[in-house]
Amino acid sequence: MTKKLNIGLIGYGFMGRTHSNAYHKVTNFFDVPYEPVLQVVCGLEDKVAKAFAERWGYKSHTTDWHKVVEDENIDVVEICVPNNLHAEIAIAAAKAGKAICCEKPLALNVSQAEQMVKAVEEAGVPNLVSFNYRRVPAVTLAKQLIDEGRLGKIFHYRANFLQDWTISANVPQGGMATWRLDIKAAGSGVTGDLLAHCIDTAMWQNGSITDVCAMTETFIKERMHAETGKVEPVGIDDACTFLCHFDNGSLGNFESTRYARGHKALYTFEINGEKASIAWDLHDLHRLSYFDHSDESIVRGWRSIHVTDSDMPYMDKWWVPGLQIGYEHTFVHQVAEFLQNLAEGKSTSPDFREALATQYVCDAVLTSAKNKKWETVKKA
Ligand code: SOE
Repeated sequence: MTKKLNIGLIGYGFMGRTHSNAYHKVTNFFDVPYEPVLQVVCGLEDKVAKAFAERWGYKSHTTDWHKVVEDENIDVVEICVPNNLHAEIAIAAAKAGKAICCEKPLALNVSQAEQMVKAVEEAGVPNLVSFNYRRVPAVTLAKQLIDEGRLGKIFHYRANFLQDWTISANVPQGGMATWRLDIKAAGSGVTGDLLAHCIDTAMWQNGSITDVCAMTETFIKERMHAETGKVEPVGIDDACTFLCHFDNGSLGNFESTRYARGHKALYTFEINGEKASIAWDLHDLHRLSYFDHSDESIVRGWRSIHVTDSDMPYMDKWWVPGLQIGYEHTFVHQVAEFLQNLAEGKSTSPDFREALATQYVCDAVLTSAKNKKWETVKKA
């Protein structure tokens, strides 16, 4: 009999759904050492929490997150709430001895992130931060090709994360759907929300970032706040571009904006090495573009690898070669590894400390943009 593992979810928004869905699917596709039991979901409004519990199969619901964290029956706390609530919940959950899966970015700011790392490390509780794009099979394959040395020395790492959903001045800030535009809830704009994904993937594939030079812009200076109903100054960065050096000597070039008309979630990266290059695009996520300079010149060119064969990362767990998987599956992969590591009392990468390294880069980016100077990145 597989041991039962009781899950408490805090936050019933978009991320609450991705995590719940992953718990439902994981045992069907992966051999995991636990049977997850969706015990309780917590959210602001009782009616919504109840409906969420019914739809997703949670046994109960509550509007008080303390009840989830303090419940002796709960083994894992899933934190899927706005960034300003991560620290308080995670620190309490660590003290209560719970394993924790926290949505990205780790915290509102560096100081909270450092306290969270201290709390999980002192308590010795397994932890994970949900930077899900690492677990797109094509992205994992890119990491594998780099680790095998196929690119040789890396010269350039380029990444973009482009969206267009905040161009209208009528989009409010704050509240359930638009808290990402409220500096008090989000901590930053595209830097923490979107570039954090690119930075996490980049450092995983290409090593740490040493220093950055950034510019940010807030195109719409005032928006109505959904909670107060008043027009208030906008504190987040709408767009951010930065240059950086990696520890391995390569150069980085990152851009993110919510003002790229026509792009919904265009996360792309390209890595250029001495022997080969790799490119990937979230809108075509099951393909990896690969250029190998050692190919005979008359057939040399960019290949488009369809990452669906069973010898490719994660794909032996799904369908048959040629048939694709998508966004939701990255969370299933994440939870599968989280459960496998949990059985050995281990954290899953990226853990809180690795996510702190990403937070340090984000912090250096925002400081650089403010001071108009190169900024050294603190080491986690
Ligand atoms: C913002 O629109 C957002 O939902 C991010 O918060 C997610 O992390 C990203 O994966 C997609 O875009």
